[in-house]
Amino acid sequence: MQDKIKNINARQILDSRGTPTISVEIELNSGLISQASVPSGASTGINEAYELRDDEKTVYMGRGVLGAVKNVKEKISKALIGTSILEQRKIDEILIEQDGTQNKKNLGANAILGVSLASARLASKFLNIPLYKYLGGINGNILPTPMVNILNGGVHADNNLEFQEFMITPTGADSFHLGLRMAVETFYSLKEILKKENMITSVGDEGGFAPNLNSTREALDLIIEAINKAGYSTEEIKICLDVASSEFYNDGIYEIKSENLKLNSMEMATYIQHLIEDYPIISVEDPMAEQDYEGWKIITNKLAQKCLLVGDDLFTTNVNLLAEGIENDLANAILIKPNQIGTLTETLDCIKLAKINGYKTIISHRSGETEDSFISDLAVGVNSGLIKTGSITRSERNAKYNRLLEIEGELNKEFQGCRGDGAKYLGYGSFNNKFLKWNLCNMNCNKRN
Ligand code: 2PG
Ligand code: MG
Repeated sequence: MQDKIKNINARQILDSRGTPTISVEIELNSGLISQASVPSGASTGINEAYELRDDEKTVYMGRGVLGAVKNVKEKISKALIGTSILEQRKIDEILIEQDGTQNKKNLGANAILGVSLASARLASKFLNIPLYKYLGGINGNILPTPMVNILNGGVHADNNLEFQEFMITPTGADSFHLGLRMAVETFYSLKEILKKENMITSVGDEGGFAPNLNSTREALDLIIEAINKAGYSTEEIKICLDVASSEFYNDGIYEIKSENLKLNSMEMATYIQHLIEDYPIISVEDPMAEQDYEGWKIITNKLAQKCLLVGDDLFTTNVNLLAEGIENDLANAILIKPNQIGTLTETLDCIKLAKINGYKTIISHRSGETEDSFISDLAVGVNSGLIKTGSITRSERNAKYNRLLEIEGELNKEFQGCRGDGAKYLGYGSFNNKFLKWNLCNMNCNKRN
């Protein structure tokens, strides 16, 4: 009886861009309460679940979510009151059924996800265990290697870079906290370099710098300079990219304006290939547009054994799209964003399918975030090994990093007096998958501690 849902409430709050989003609160008969809030993307994939907005132009530029809030308070709460909080799959199934559409257009994926995530958090509270343990049981003990945003472009910044995210990843650390420190030190050495060059040090939506640069290569050169200036080598810190190429793909052509380039799919794949050959790039997200299946085939053929090729817009955390991609040999990794699909169990199913098929999973934030750190617990619970959650100078991003530090501490504390650490950190090993094993095993694996 104590585990049954008594009440569900919701309110409109603001995300990190000042855009309304939804926060959901669930109460049990026992009086326990938990809450979750929902992020929002800017470079959204066409197949993402539907984010319900009010469309009242004079209110929050049409971006209000009072309709979604109402759906939670009225329809969803009626359907779920009395259900056990320990039955997450059933809760999500009820939500999906009640919505009744393919893309959750009826109730809104934002309304549904808020309830789904708050349920899991409340269940962990009810059982008196941390959320990552509720999600992963005794199995979840891998702290993710972070992909830390350092330079922003694309729709996340007002500069002229087409590529959306330039990230660094501390593959040569032997713990999460050291990896984070390496990333922070590199971030600040980049700031010094930018200042010295009289470039702007203001930041984009995810907290990475957003200077005007002439080319992708100029950005990459600056990052390498920053890694070295911080006292690290490119054996210890690698680079990850989110090209987000759907944003500059039109009629079969990728237009990289800053470099005066108009590339077809084959040329775009070659462009990426040259970058990978010339720089310590270990992962490339959305190098091809979501609708350019042929391009994805070409690049997977060319590069799947050289680096992670991550499908974000391509898969939108959708188990059916991922299955299709696996069938057709597209990509070798998937970005996991719970709000792209709308429920926790569908997210977990997608992660499971990816893992069974040797695809790497990267748990990810959205460019519009809140202080909710659910994805940190998710990353550890499912042993994803990788997380992408922005830069280290915005609190909505640091909420995730700080939660990971907390989890690391907890896992290590449990292990006190035993040999080794409770929290595992794989570094390079996190990038291993069935495609890359051979390649990465041959990398120089000096680990810092
Ligand atoms: C991405 C994300 C997160 P957005 O493209 O991977 O970095 O951006 O949330 O704007 O889709
Ligand atoms: Mg992306």
